[in-house]
Amino acid sequence: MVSVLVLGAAGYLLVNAFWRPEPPPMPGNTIDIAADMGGFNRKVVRVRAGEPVTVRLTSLDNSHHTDGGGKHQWAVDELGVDIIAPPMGSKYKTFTPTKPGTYTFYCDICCGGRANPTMSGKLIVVG
Ligand SMILES: [Cu+2]
Repeated sequence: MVSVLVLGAAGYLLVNAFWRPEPPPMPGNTIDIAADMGGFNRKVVRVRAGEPVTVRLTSLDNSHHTDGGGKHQWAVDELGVDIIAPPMGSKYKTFTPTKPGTYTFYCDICCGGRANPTMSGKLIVVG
């Protein structure tokens, strides 16, 4: 019983640590994505064609990182989306994808850039 409680508390702390700084809630259709030196916390993002969506990128790294200075990027070339989050901060962009398909999002700032498979993922636009 005690061990279950301890495990539960540890899990809670872990989740909390990962999400710090937690961005405030936003109105509308918002997708939160966090990035650190290990990559994105989401590898697949699904959105609907013709509907505005806000992607908010949060960098969990601080400015002491030599590689990229704690900044991370979420870019999709075909959609003209290029979000760069500051160290330990968030940045967002609202856009409306019009063409269904599978696109690649990536960060080209750290860790070998877009050649690094952990710093990219798939944006799936469903019609
Ligand atoms: Cu990055």
